[in-house]
This record gives sequence, C-alpha cells and structure tokens, in this order.
Amino acid sequence: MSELNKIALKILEKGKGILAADESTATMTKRLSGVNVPSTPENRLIFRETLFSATGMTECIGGVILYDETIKQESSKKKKIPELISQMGSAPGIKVDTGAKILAGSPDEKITEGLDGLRERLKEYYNLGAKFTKWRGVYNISKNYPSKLSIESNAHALARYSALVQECDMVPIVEPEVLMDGDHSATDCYQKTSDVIKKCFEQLILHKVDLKGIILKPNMILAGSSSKNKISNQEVAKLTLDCLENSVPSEVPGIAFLSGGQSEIEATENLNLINKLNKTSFIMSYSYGRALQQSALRFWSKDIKNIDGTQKIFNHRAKMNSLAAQGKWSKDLEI
Ligand code: 5MM
Repeated sequence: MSELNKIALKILEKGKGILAADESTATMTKRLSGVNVPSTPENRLIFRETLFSATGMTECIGGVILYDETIKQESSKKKKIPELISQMGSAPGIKVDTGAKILAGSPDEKITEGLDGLRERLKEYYNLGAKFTKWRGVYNISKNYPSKLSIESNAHALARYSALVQECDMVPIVEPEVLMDGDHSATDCYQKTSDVIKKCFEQLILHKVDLKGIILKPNMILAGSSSKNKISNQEVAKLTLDCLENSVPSEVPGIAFLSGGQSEIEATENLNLINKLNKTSFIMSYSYGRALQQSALRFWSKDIKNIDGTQKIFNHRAKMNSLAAQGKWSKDLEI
C-alpha cells in the first residue's frame, strides 16, 4: 500500500470525515457578517480554534482543510494550528487554489487559478505539517453550461494540481463542484455531474496521478435549489450512487461529499442513505463546510466566550455525520 493511499484511508477511517474550514477571508467575512461578528484575524481564529480543540475532532474528523491564513496562525495556547489538529488525532490539510475567476472565452463561467508557483507553495505547506490539499473547480448548470471549455479547462487544472501535490507527498482532494443554484432538474444535475467527473478522471489519468492516493469531493445529485421538481432523499442517494459508480474508477479509495448549501440535517440524511445503499468499494463520507459549522457559528456569535456550548453543538453535528458515514444515523438522534 502506498503512503498516499494510507493517508487517504486514515483520513476517512471508521466513519471519520473532513471539516472544510478553508473559507477564504472574503467568504469567512460573509459568514461572520451574517451573524454580526466583525471579521478580524483574531475572531476568525477564535471560532476555528474552538472547533479544532473540540473532543468530537478525535472520533469524527479525520482531516481539516485550512486556509493559508489559518495554517500560519498560533492557538491561544501558543501552539501552531497544524500541531493542534494533529494532537487531536486529525490530519491538517490546506486549500491551495487561489480562487475561481471569470473564464476567458465563456465569461459566465469560472476557472480556478493557482497553478503558478504551486510547487514552491506546496513545499512550504508540507513543511508546515500539511498531509493533504484541496482544489475546487466550480461549474454552474443552465441550458448551455457547463460548457465544454469549462469542463475541459477545469479538469486540466485539477489534474495538474493533483500531479504536483502527489509529487510533494501529499494527498490531493479533487473537488469538482457542480453548483445547486438554478431551476434545473436532478436529471440535468446527474448528466452534467457525470460529464464533469468523467473528464476529471480522463485528465488525472493523462497526468499520471495515482488514483489510489486521492480523495474525490463531489456534489450529490440534487434538483436545482429553485427547481419545483425536488426529488426524495432516497432518489438523491440512488442517483448519486449510480452517477459515481459509473464515472469514478474503482482504484479511488474514498469519496467525501461537499454539502453545497443543503441544510445540516439534509446533508446528514442524504449521506446516511447513500451509505445504507452503497454497494461500491468506495468509502462514502463527508467534507462539509457549512453543514458542519452553521449551528455552531450561530451559537458562538451570541457569546464568543462560550467555548463549551459551541463545542457541544459542533461535536453533535460531527457525531451525526460520522454515524451517517456508516449508515447508522436516524432522525431521533437529533436534538
Ligand atoms: C469552506 O468553503 C470552501 C470555499 O471557500 P471559498 O469559496 O472561500 O474559497 C469550499 O471549497 C468548501 O470546502 C466546499 O465547497 C464544501 O463546503 P460546503 O459548505 O459546500 O460543504
């Protein structure tokens, strides 16, 4: 078993998943403003340190994706953040893309940037303790989108990123996110997500990426957020499994879903059903940002000194998702 494969399996072992705490400063500012907390480096750190030092980390969180600012910060106890995360039994990871920008040639779509100088930045992050990395390609659905240009260029970038990350002995999380925004049907989401994922693997293989040493972070198959034709959770689970079974090579050890704007409970319930029905060889887990942090952030914003109360909420959400990653969650476990 390769070292990269071992790292990937360890991150997702025993119902563990990933905490996506890699919001850029702009996104974190949006999240904090939404709960009336000033977005200062100190406040961003206090909230994140509160989660990273919660007991739920040890049992339920196999990896944490950090943002450049956070990986270089020190905790209130003067510990480097990656050290704190490792001490809690979890692996520190880092978002290495520099964001999605307008795609020249198709200005309604995005291309993710960050390849220039990436090899040097990766060495720095490795030396700071990172064991894995993340890069997100983003695609919107409408009649003509995602275009061939967006599908091809984002897949190319994801593959070049992944090859560089493996060269630097870290596990790349490959995140092609087909957005929920819009009134498209679940069938459209299924078709476009399949096209996107298939192209990603075509490029990953071309770039000689070891598929046993990656984690795929896809969206679930859902109807658009403003669609009138929503589908049941059972259908979400079935379509998601079918889509992944037909587009992901079996060498890939694990799939960790993004929550993508689903409510906390919806993201947990869908993951649980996916695991109940899963007949594939893939570990199916979570790499949630909003669906792990929303309630904790709301509670914390009312009293940022209440560390225990905030951690209790985070621990609960982490536990519910860990159960869902094993198909053992049920609604009556929710408080
Ligand atoms: C945590 O949010 C990440 C995006 O941050 P920026 O937009 O600021 O770069 C994002 O990539 C996240 O990791 C995934 O989308 C999963 O998060 P959700 O909230 O969809 O589970």
